[in-house]
Amino acid sequence: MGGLLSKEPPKPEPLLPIPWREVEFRHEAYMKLQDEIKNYQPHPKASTTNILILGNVGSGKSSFLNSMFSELRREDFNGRIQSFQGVRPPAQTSVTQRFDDILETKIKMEGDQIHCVVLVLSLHNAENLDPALIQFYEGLIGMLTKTGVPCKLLVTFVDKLVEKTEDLKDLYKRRDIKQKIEKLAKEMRISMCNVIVVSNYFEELKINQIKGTLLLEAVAQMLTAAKPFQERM
Ligand SMILES: Nc1nc2c(ncn2[C@@H]2O[C@H](COP(=O)(O)OP(=O)(O)O)[C@@H](O)[C@H]2O)c(=O)[nH]1
Ligand SMILES: [Mg+2]
Repeated sequence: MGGLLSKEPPKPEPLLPIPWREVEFRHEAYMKLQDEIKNYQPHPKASTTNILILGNVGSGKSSFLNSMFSELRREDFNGRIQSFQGVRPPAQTSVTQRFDDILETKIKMEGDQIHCVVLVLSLHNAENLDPALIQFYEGLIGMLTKTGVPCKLLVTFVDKLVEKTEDLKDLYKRRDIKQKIEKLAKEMRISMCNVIVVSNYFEELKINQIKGTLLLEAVAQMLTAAKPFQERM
């Protein structure tokens, strides 16, 4: 009982000796990502790159798009990024039904080939995720894998698991974070190499290079995944 009352400082989370994803946080690396995205061109077989962003309400889809737009230097991207049209699922339907509707509506609306599907999942309260959602993701990932459409799992809210923004630099070395994500990835049958982790801007007034690097890295990964698929079309 005494343990509950004694005020021990929180133990620092154990770090892996080697990160499971190499992300370079220096300014040059950040600028390199900016240039890579700025100079990105779809494969000549495709006129645009269409990325479908899917996720349950509150997973951080809008925040990710807003964060991404804040990060990309406006002058470089004027007119190059077409805004996304949000699709609102009808209320009073099951998770699976709602997602089926989103997919169908999107495909009917645009009539365009999707070159990469991004599933957005919050790591906050990840233990209490609706099993129906996980099951739906697993089915969708299986279907995409069969048809060869690249699929990424975008994990948001990782800031909830670190004390300060600076600690995000060690995100890919945190054993506890890796374990949480591995469990989800296993349930959804998606490979860890297709997982991208970000912390969206939600209260800050200015962009910062650590979050920015993770956000740009995410965009670069999506674009990189799309291109070989465009080539095979
Ligand atoms: N701490 C934190 N909050 C986030 C993050 N992403 C989104 N949020 C917050 O979560 C709420 C829902 O996010 P939103 O982007 O609207 O989710 P959507 O329904 O998927 O579009 C908003 O209040 C955001 O500020 C994140 O990475 N970290
Ligand atoms: Mg939204």
